[in-house]
Amino acid sequence: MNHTTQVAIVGAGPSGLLLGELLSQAGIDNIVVEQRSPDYVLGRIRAGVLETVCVEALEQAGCAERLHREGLIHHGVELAFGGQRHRVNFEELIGKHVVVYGQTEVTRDLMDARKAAGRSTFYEADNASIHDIDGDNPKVRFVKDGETHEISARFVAGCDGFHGVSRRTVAERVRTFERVYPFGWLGILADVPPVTDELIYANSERGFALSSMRSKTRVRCYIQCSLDDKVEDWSDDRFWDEYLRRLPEEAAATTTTGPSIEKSIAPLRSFVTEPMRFGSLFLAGDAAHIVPPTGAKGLNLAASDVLYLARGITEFFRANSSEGIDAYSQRALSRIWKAERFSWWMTSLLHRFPDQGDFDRAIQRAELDYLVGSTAAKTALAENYVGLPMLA
Ligand code: FAS
Ligand code: PHB
Repeated sequence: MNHTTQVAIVGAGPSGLLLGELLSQAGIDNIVVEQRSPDYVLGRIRAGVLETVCVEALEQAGCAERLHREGLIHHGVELAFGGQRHRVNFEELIGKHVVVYGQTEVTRDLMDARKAAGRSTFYEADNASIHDIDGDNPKVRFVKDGETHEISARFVAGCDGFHGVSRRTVAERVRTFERVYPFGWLGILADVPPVTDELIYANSERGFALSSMRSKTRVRCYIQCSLDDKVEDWSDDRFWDEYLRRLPEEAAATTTTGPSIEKSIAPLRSFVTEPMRFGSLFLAGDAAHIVPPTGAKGLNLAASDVLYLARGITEFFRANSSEGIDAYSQRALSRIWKAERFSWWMTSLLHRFPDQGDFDRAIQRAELDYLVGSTAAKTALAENYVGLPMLA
């Protein structure tokens, strides 16, 4: 079966769905192709902290109503080390905040909006492939229920994540930059109240821990774990025992534990693809870059990529200008690299590295002591954590 549209979007995660809504708001027709089912996509538990840029993108997409109703505004975060807790007050330092609202809910809101508008989305689409990207009429082919489909479009947006087909399509034409970290994050979701109103990032002798949340009744907690660990190695009791040993004493003593409703291990890596445009194919989100989650940037970078891309494609169709799409890669990468730096810095600052010697640990502690004692250093952390401004 053949289809024609203006933009074919591969991937129905936050990048693909947000792009679809922004383009539709601009009157630009698009079709989304997703290899998994909606429930599978919603079942992946990932990010939890939204920058202002991400919130504004969802507002522009007309999908921020529940976010504003249910999202938690956070005016700062806590850093814990040496048994002490130190608050970094974003509001006081830079007059900004972040919103805690799970990626699952962002994706659900985007899915619901797309479905309500009756926009064309193919879930459980197998073997997607991308063709003719160096011309003005690229194609996306896939198989659905045994039938082969072909989408003919003016542009293709590769929003299919780190393991998707779009970056593989241009594997010979990309330059990649990568750092793989010697540990992962073991995360659980549990329906118990958070120990504090804000997040606690803890650097303990035993390793990193993060106390986060999804609401006032649901927590998202992480501990740094070995790359050899398997989820089945970690009972709930073993997780909570280790997690509490990494928090400062009074936080541990007042933490409510409970059964996990989700448990998973995520590897940590820094990864960037350059460029992000190949003729009529554009990469966005995790298809182009990955950050260690320590800086809470992954989902937020996907949002800024998509804002740049949607603006460029809209200018192309509505103002007959290719300035935006020609500048997309350079603009997106400028913000991506700054977020990569921040995410690498937060990861280096807060984790125990297997090859760390006494000197390395002393330097890490000195950096933490300097950070919490310097308004300038805390301001720099705050600026990056709440999200740097987008280029005009
Ligand atoms: P996604 O990977 O979310 O979505 C890509 C979509 O494309 C998927 O639905 C996939 O099924 C589909 N797809 C793939 N190949 C395809 C093909 N060939 N054909 C059709 N469809 C295809 N970020 C944070 O900020 N904080 C966190 O704590 C955090 N934790 C994470 C944990 C894990 C395990 C992972 C993998 C990522 C985590 N991230 C976190 C980052 C994450 O939130 C991403 O930044 C975010 O999902 C990016 O969204 P997308 O670019 O849409 O990619
Ligand atoms: C989360 O709530 O999942 C979360 C929050 C902050 C991070 C990473 C993950 O840095």
